[in-house]
Amino acid sequence: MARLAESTLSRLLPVVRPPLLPRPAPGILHLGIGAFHRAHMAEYTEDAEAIAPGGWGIVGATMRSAEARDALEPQDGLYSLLVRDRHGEQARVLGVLRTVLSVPDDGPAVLAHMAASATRIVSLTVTEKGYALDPASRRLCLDDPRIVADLSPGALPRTALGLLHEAMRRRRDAGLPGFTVLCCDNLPSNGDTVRTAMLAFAEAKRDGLVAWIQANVTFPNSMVDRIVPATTEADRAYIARRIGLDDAAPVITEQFKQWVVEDRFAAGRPAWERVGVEFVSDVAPYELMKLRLLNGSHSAIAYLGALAGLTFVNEVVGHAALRRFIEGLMAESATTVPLRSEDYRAALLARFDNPALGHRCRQIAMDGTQKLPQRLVAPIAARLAEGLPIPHLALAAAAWMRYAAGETATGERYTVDDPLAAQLARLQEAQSIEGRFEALVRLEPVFGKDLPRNPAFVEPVRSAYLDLWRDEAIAVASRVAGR
Ligand code: CS2
Repeated sequence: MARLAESTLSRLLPVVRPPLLPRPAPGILHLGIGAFHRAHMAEYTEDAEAIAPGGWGIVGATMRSAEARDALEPQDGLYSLLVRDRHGEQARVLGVLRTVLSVPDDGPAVLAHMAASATRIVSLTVTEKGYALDPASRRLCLDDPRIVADLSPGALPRTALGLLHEAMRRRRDAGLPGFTVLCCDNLPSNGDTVRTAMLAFAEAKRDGLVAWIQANVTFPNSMVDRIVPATTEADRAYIARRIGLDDAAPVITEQFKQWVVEDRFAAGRPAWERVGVEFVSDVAPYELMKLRLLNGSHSAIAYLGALAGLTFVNEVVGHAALRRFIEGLMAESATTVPLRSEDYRAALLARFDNPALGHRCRQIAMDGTQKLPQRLVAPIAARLAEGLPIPHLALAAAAWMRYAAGETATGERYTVDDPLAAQLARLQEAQSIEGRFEALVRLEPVFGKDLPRNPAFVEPVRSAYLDLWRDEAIAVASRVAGR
């Protein structure tokens, strides 16, 4: 079968919606060109360009492995997007992604694009850990080896902050205008958080860029949402048959997508408001609702599901007792969210129930230390501040702790994929289960300084954690969920 590329587009099967032609010239540079970006911002941008062309094609860069570049470059950046649920599926090919580079291999070219006058937005999906922040306080870790390396004089930067800094320095020196830094990662106040980290980096770099950034660069906050499982070999084989061409980088996703953004763009933006993007003056309420209800229950599903030996998210919410537990968890977190969420919560359960996605618990389980603070720890702190109990949230946090043991009840070992994996493994060396708990609950990057001293937090989490060592995860969750 021929490979998807500009030269083979005419062979796409007629049921597949073709890309926008002519393809837009680049105006956006995206760091972290993974499946999520390709199913979310890229699709919104392609659709906006079709209505109001503005030269907003995308140059993508991979941050670590060159896999996405090697898959997409031979395809001229073209890839297919398959939207799927229990009722059916639709396939299209997107053309908005013009070039894909890899930061480790093509660093100078990435920087050249970032510093080019045509680039007006630098967007990011580098994951929570990609910013080198302390997860609980969200302060930049100036002693993170990746940051130390990028701060050293004359270094070719490898981190998102290092690349942004060097690109902005070049723009300033060339007398070019600033750009918008658009963070699309699941961090609270993501734009403000990245701005604060960026300014701390620039301060440490000591080359006088702080004031220029403050005057020329904006960092709008945004809430991003679309469930995008990692693509598998079997998916690739299926999609080739579906579209009539081989595609090494297809993406499978759900129908639902949402993007709420603050309209603070330093140098223009695509006409995203024409294609369903919501522009608001303050993203905070939407973001709290999404991080605590969607992502918080996702993490709980991931850890409880993995402990229960279940593979996919829909299997977890398809289990009556676990579903009741997740409903209870959402109800608990909902009291800490400043919007009414009954319909939102019902819609989330329906989205999690999608049998056509194959979303793996283990994919969501990764990087727990980076995810827990905003998803589970923040609503815990908010409820305790109101004097409210936290039975479901405590079990969800304890499920992460139990999962971090890297070992099932029957002694089967698995990899805990986390930037703090080595530290988590050391904590498991404690003699007793009690001892492990004491070490885990004092993990400051996850739980901060105050909660570990608060018995209203420590005691329910302790008892849930001990229960998870004594009993099946499903039985423990059923007891908390009641009935
Ligand atoms: C998930 C998210 O893997 C995870 O941590 O919770 O990727 C989630 O699917 C997206 O945020 C949905 O918008």
